[in-house]
Amino acid sequence: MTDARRTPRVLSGIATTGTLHIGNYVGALSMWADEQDRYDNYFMIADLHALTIPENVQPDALRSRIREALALYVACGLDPSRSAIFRQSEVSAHATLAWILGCLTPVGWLERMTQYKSKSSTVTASAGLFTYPALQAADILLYQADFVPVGDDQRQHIEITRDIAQRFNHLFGEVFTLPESLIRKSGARIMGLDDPSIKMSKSLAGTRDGHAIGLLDPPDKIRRTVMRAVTDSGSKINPEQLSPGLNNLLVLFETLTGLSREVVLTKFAGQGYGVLKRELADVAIEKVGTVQARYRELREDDATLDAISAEGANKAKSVANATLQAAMCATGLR
Ligand code: AQP
Repeated sequence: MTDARRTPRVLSGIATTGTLHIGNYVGALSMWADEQDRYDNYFMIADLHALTIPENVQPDALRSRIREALALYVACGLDPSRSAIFRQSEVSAHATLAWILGCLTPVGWLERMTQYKSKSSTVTASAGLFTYPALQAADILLYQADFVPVGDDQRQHIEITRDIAQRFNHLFGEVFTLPESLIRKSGARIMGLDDPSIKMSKSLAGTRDGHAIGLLDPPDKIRRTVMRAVTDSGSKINPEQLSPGLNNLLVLFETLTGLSREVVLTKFAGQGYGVLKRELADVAIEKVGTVQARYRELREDDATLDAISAEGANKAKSVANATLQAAMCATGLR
């Protein structure tokens, strides 16, 4: 249970299902990095979650994506001295607690998950895809996280985590802290640049050119993607009438520069769409370029990456194993 005296704890992660994109950066990574001093931080590379659609798993690609994600976490500003950075699969308590929590999660709760509904309509659903909210609940509850900083698409997952925790606490006694989501006001749902009606996603970025700005994309690709971004049939920016595509570009500009909405709207009001796109491309290239410079250094230094991951896993294990023991004692397994 929460100890009122301790620094509030955060846990979050990103599934290694593809190369990270600017939506992951704005909605998750940048927020994690900016707030590190406020919290006791645990950030996992969610590699077990990458197995939920086995048709998409290529072992060599997965191995390399895990390393890529580790280096990108650090390159985006996570500081190993302030944050435990670790691979989910290295802490076996995640899988054990996921089983315990899965056993007390009603099937109806899982059937209501919108992510399951949308993904299972495109692939043959595995049991893992169906039960993965129990694994995500385990990820969060093992650390007694007070807050989970995520993008808007994860709201429902944090709610089911709270429901599962409450059900466990009710059945077996108070073991788990009920977490709350931390979702930024602007930028919590960056939309696809090729289709502003859908969320920018890793999986789509891998199959659709022009969908996302990848954190490892070269400058010319970033510029092409931004300049081709879908807007509407207008030509000049009218702050009173912003189409979803235009609004998405403004949100990206605002979050990447740190300027307020008001300032951004004043700056671009009456300007042609091309002006906004050119300036956004410049800003994105600069931001991503800084991340990539640090990323390249880290990828040449396997020893440092291994040390970061080992240290993070040790720290994570000590917290996770203590919570797992408490859950096992409460259920009678210990
Ligand atoms: N478009 C987005 N805007 C803001 N935040 C976002 N996040 C994801 N997309 C956006 C946040 O990033 C964290 C990791 O989410 P994820 O691993 O589910 O990544 P994804 O890009 O959402 O991946 P896919 O392809 O849609 O799904 P998978 O990987 O399951 O195939 C979260 O905090 C998320 O909110």
